[in-house]
Amino acid sequence: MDLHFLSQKSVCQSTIGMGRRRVSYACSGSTEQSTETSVLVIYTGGTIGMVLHDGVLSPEPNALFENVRKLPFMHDEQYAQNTKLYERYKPEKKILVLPKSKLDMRVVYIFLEYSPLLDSSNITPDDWVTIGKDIERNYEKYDGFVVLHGTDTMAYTASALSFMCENLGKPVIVTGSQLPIFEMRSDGRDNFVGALLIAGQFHIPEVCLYFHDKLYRGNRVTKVDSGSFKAFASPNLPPLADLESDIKINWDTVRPLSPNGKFTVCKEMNHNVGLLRIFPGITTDTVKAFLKAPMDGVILETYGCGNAPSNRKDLLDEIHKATQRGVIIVNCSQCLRGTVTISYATGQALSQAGVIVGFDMTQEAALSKLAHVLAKRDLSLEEKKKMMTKNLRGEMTAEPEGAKLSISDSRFIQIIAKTLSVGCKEELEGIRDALMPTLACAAAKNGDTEVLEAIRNMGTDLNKPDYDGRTPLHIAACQGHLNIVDYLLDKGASVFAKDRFGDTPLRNAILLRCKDAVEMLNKYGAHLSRDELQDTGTELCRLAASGDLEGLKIWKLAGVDMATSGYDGKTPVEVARAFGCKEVVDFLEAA
Ligand code: ASN
Repeated sequence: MDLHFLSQKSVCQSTIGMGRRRVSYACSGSTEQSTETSVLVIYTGGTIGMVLHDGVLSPEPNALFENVRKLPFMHDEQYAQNTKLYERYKPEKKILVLPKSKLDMRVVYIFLEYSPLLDSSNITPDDWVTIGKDIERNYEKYDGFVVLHGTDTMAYTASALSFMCENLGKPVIVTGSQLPIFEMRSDGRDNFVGALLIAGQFHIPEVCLYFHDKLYRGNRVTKVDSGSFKAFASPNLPPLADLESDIKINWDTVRPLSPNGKFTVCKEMNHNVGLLRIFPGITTDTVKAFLKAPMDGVILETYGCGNAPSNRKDLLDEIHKATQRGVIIVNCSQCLRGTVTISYATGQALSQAGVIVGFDMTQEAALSKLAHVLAKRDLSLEEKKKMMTKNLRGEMTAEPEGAKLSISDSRFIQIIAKTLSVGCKEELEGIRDALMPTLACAAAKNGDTEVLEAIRNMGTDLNKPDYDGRTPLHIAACQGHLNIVDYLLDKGASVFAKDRFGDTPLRNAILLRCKDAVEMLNKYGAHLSRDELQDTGTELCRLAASGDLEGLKIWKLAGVDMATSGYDGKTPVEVARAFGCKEVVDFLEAA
């Protein structure tokens, strides 16, 4: 544990639940407790931190941090002092902590400020890559990420990051504001605090955009208003969360983790892509000039549900020639809402010219997806085209989902409700929320997928912990019920959930030696948390001393460094040598 420096009199600590770390501290003569989580704030620029210089707004280095530090609702200096926060997070320099949230949590946030800070109109794909690299480099150290960004190209950056991040298991929340945070009336404070609360408190494994009390999927948004605080819209997907007096996450809309392994960031982008808007009377020369080499991919902004003039053979010929040369052209609508279908002859003409359908993607999502897909050197042209029509990160609407059972359809809940004489929706939901996490854990213990499925269909989030902070995934990982682990991961269970003791499902699977569960969790990008890794060296030395080769092997399988030293500075191999365990020495030397 990394809080051992805290004086026993004033502070003690243990770890807990989803909130990662329980900190106790002396406050007004009594002891209080909080759960800490950590968020990295990547500050790229934007109006949120701008200051007026000669009558125009431009970003001012360091000003945002200095301002936020003085706002009591954005930084609790007393808590920082009481819990020796700055010492704990050394060598980081710009550290702040939010006051205790309604969920009894403290979000500690660390500023990573870019230089120069940019107006987002100056952001390029190279900046997307820089942000991606910073997320990748810091991925294991933080529970979530906030990207502060200008609003003008925020939807492009959020879309691009969504495609660049492979196997993302933590929230990445992009936000900014319409007015500088220093002004008397500014949306910056609410947007920033909201983004921090989401990134620090919820397992939403997506790149999102948070603005004006709504959390959107990052690749579904577009800027629709240059002045209003309600600057963004997500025309084809409802918000992932509404932040009103309570934070309401719409878990049915949140995408589950994908089972493809460790988190990585794709850093290659093809720059030869563009947006071409069709308009009445567009000349062939314009189209021809736009489509000529080195152009590799174009989003064609068409009318209505994907239409372009079918009586313009000159124009269609140019488009056809380009697709024949291998330019990928994607049909996206100029309309905000709705999808591209081939229901008109005018749309069919484009298909015949080799244009592929972009369904209901925003132009921002389509363009950044194209830049991402076209950079994949190992794919053929056909494979790239196929990838463009595939739903990669929830950026387009797949087939309608099967009708879900609503809470009132559940006989089980209805019987309980009748017994307790309750009938209204809120009361039913209350019963469901109180009972279901425990029942889901019991189903996970019994290896019963059908019951889990029924519970999920009632609208229960399978990430909800029981009274001990344990989620169904913890239980299944301990039991070695691989089918349940697989089912839960497929349905979006978080590999980073922590129980009351601060343990993740991965640590449970290691300790109970469920090798297959460790492998499966690895596939979904699981890793031990900073706290869990603290005692690992000592545990490895203990196993080495007792000649427990199998035990050591499973830690190695989980990706733990076998050379991690124990509390006295000795490495496991030194301990094994001292105890004369040859087999273990051989294994550790080869590890
Ligand atoms: N021009 C600013 C930017 O995009 C607009 C804003 O952030 N509201 O950086």
